[in-house]
Amino acid sequence: MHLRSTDRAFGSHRSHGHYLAVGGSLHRLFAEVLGRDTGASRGMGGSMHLQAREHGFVASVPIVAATIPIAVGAGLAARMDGTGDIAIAFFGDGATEEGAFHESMNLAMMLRAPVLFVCENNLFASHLHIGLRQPADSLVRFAEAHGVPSARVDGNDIAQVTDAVGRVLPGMRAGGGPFFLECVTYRWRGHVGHREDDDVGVKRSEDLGHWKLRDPITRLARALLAAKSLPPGGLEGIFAGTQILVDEAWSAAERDPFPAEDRLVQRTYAERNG
Ligand SMILES: Cc1ncc(C[n+]2csc(CCOP(=O)(O)OP(=O)(O)O)c2C)c(N)n1
Repeated sequence: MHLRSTDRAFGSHRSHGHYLAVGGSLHRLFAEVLGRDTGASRGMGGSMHLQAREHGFVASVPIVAATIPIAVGAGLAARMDGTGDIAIAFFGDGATEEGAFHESMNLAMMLRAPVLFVCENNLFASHLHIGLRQPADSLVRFAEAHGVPSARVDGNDIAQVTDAVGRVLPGMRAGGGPFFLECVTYRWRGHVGHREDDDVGVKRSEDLGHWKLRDPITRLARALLAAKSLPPGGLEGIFAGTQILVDEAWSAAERDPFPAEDRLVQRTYAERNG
């Protein structure tokens, strides 16, 4: 809602949602996951290397914290361009344990680069709970240490997240520096795959049950119902329409061709000009 296509957004290994949220094509996402020539990265990147430059989604990269410093460079470039664009880095709580995160926060603050650092604190990094990795579970303390203004919101409340971003972006676009937004949430599924990860040594069935009651989609649906602001067709219409979009995009991606073999070299190396 608050980003524009000339902003520069960066993601991580878990960025399907970010890519779609800024307007990336569902068909191209599925095609990328299936390795097809029509994919977001032409079938050469897979699930964790997405891009939609036309929508301001520059890149997602699965090396934890890798895109955070790049976002600082992009933020600095945006400021030098003087267009009011910003950079945005999406990452998890595990990324705050990488040195690159701290170097980036420091540099962004010193350079007053307009970078929105969005930390999705889902309390887990792979199979370790944050309580086993850090002495406190609130990550805004890192922003305070680096002098970066910050806020901590309920990441499962779409309105809270949207409002927080809507409040800080105008100032950032008008020459302000970085901002750190911690969105507290929970990872329902396994670190990888569709299972709930109760079978890999993590004890979280009780927590998971509690967090499922705070499902952001259900909460948004309830809020829309209460506000009587649903389109004709209501919630069922939205869910059915979405299912059709998903089914059609998946079927189309499955019909698409794999990249031709010579594309491997063409797309890996740049052409030498002159
Ligand atoms: C530099 C680096 N170290 C380790 C890994 C392996 N790895 C992939 S995801 C992940 C956990 C990241 O946790 P977090 O940043 O909290 O994101 P989440 O998976 O919870 O969304 C790890 C350790 C990696 N990809 N890159």
